Amino acid sequence: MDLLQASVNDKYLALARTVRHYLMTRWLETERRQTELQSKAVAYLSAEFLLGRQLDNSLLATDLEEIAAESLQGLGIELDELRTVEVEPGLGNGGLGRLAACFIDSLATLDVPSIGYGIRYEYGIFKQTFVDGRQVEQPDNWLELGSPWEFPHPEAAVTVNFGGHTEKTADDDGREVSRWVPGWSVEGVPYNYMVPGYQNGRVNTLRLWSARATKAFDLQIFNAGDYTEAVRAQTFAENISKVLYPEDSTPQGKELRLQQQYFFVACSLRNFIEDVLPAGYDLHKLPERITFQLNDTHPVIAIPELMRILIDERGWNWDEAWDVTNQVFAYTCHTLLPEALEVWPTSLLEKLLPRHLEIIYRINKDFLARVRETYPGDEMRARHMSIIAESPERAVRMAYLATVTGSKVNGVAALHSQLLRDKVLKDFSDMEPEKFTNVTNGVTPRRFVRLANPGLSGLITEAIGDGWVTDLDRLSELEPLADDSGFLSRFREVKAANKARFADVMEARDGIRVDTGTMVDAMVKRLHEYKRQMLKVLHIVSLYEQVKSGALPIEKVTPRTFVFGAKAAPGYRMAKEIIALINAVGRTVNDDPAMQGRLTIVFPPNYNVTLAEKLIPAADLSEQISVAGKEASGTGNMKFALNGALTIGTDDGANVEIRELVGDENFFLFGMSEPEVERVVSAGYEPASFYDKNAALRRALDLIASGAFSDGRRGEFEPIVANLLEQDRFLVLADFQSYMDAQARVDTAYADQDAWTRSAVLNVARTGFFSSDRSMRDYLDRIWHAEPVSIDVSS
Ligand code: 26Q
Repeated sequence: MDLLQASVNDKYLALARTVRHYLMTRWLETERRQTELQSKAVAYLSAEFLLGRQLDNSLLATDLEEIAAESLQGLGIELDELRTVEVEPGLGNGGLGRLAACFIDSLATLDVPSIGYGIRYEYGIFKQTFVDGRQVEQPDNWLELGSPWEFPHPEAAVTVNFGGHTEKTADDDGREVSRWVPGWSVEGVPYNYMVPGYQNGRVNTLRLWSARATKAFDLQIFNAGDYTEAVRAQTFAENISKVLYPEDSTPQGKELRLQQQYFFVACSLRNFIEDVLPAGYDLHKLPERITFQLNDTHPVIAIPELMRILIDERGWNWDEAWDVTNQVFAYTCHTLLPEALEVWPTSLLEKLLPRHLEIIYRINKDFLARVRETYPGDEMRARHMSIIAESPERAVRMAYLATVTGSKVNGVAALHSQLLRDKVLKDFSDMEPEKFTNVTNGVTPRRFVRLANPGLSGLITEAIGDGWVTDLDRLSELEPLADDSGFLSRFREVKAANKARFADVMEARDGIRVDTGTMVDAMVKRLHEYKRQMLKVLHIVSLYEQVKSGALPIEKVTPRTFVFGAKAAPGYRMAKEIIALINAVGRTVNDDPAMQGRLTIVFPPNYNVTLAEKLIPAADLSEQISVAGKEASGTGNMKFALNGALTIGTDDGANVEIRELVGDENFFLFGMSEPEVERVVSAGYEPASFYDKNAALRRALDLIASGAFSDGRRGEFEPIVANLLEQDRFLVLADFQSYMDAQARVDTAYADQDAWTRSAVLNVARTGFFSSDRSMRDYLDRIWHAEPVSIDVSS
C-alpha cells in the first residue's frame, strides 16, 4: 500500500506487525527450550488480564523503540501518533486483572517458564460515559479495528462439555463408577498473545480462549435442515466469551458466568495436559511440571475438573487423583468482604456440571471426616467448615473448596493474610496453619515507571544506572539524593513536566482544563463504598462550605486539583449515586467564581490503564482511604508511591507496608485501625452521633442535602445522606475528623516544597519492594518452586 493512502491505523498495524515479527523467533526459541528441558512451569489461571496497550511495552521489551522512532521519522511518521491509536485490551475490571498482567510480565522478565490462561472477551470492561453527570455504559468493542497482537489457532480448538446427567456403571474390576453423559458442548479456540520479558530474549504465552459452536453440533443441525437453528446454536456458543462481567464484588450467581469459568478452565487444563506436556506423559508426575495458580475463586472449578479427568478419563482411583490434585493447585484470595465470596447454588451446578458436583460432594465428605477426626464431637465446627452451605440455599463455597484442596493459600498483603488467618478462613488456618502464607502484591516497574514516567526514569538512570528496571531494590541508592538540592529541583521539574503532559491529555481526551500549578490530588480506583470515595467528597464539600460561609479565607486554601477516576458496576445503585454526586459537586465548585480556581474537581470518564499511565506520574497526593480491614491490598497505592506521590491513607492493605517502608514522616496516616473498627462496629456504631457532635461534618452533609449541588432539588442525594446517617457500613463519618486533620497536615507539608520533594524522593527510593518481580520471587520460593530457564538471545 502507498504510504500516502495509509491511515494512522494502517501505520500502527504495520509497526505492530514488525515488532511482533521480531518477537516471533524468540517466542519459538522459548518454546523449543522448554520442550527440550521439560522444566517446571507456572500456569496462572485468571478470568481477567487487564493488559493495557501493547505497542509501547513490546518496543521496550525488544529495545526497538529508538530504531522504530528513527525509521518512522525517515518516513515522516511520528511514533507518538501511532502509539495513541491503539485501543487497550480491557479484559479485566480493576486490581485483580491488572495484577495478573503485572505478574505475567514479571514471570517473563525473570525467565520463568509460565503461561497465562484466560478468556478472550469480545467485549471488555464497558466504556464509561457521563450523561448529566450520571454513569452510562457503552460496549467496549476493542476488536473493531482488529488486534495485531493476537494469534488465533482454530486448528487447536478443544471441546468443552456441559449439562446432561451422570450414570452409575461398573468399571473393569466391577467397582461402581459414575460417568458423565453431557448434554451439549462448545469449542474453545485459543488465541495466543506474546508476553515478552524485558530485553532477555524470552517470550512467554498468554492463551485466551474464545468460544464457538462445535462442528458436530453444527452439522447435526444443518443436516436436519434447520439452518436458522444452526445459526442460533452458533450464537449461543459464542455468548460464552462475549462479555466480561463488570461486577467486581457481590457477584450474582449468573449461569453464564459459571459457563465462562468452566469454559476457560476446562480448555486450559486440556491444553496443558494434551498439548504442552509431551504425548504419553505420566500424570502421576504432574506436580513436577506445573502449579496451577488460582487467581481468586473464579477458576476454582478447575479442581473437580482435574479430578474428573484423572478418574473418569484416565481410570485412576480417588486417592491417587486427590494426591496429585492437591499438589498442583494453589489459591490466592483477593477479598475480605464476606459478600464478595463466591458461592454457586448446587441446583445450578447440577444442571450445568453434574459430575463436578458429585466430585465436590465427595471432596467435602472426605474433608468433613478429617475435621471430625481432628475435632471429635465439634459438630458446629464441621458445619461451619463445610464446603457446602445449607442456607439461604444449598451452595458450594468456592473459597472453601480452594482452601481445602490447594497446597497453599495466600493473601495479597501482610495485613490481609493475617486477617484471612484470624477471621475469614480461621478454622482452616487453625487446622492446617502451614498451608497459609502471604505474598504482598507488586506492580511491574516496566510499565508503571519506565514507560509511564520517562522523565523520572531518565533521572533515576542518570543517578544510579539502569539496573533498577529489573532490580527495583536498587532504587534505595537514590536515598542520599534526597538531600541533594540539585537532584530535588530536577525531580520537581520532572513532576511539573508530567503535570503538563497530563493536562495536555485531559484537554485532548475530554476537553478538561487542568491547572498545572496546583497540587494534583488523585483518587482512582473502582467505585465502592468500602473504598470511601464519599470521604473524599466530604473533604471537598467541607472546604467549599468553609470558604462560602467565610470561615476559611480563600487565600488560605492550598490550590488543589482533585482527580477522580472510577467505574461503578452497572447494577450497583449507591456507587452510581456517588458518581453523580462527585460530578454535581464538581460542576458547582468548578463554576463558582468564589473558588478562584483554587479547588477544582476533574472526573474524566472511563478511567483505564492508558489514562493511569498519564495520571499517576503527575500526582502529588495519592488517596488510599478505605476503611481499615476491607482493602485486601491495593496496587494503585504502590504505583503512586513509586512515581513520587505521597500517600494519605488508612492502615489498610498494602498501605501498612508502604508506610513501614517510607517512614511515618513521609506518609499521612489517619483513621481507625482494623481492631478499632472491629470494636466500634461490635459496640453498635451510630453514625448520627458523629453528625451531631461535629459541626463541620454536619454543615457538609447539610449542604449536600440542601440541594446546593443539585439546583435546589433537595431529594437528589437523599439516598446517600440517609445511608451515611443511618447505616454508614464503612465508617465514613467516624473517620471524617481524622481525615480532615490529616488533610490539614498535607497542606502544611505541601507549603514547604523542598521538604515535600524530599519526601517524594524518599517514597521512590524506599518502595522498590513493590515490584511484581519481588512478588514473583516470593511465589516461587513459597509456593511454586519452579526454576528460571534462560533463553539464548543470540539466535
Ligand atoms: C466474581 C463472580 C462473578 C462476577 C464477578 C466476580 C468478580 C470479578 C472481579 C469478583 C471480584 C473481582 C475483582 C476483585 C479485585 O479486583 N480485587 C482486588 O484485587 C487486588 C489485587 O490483589 C487488590 O489489590 C485489591 O485490594 C482487591 O480489591
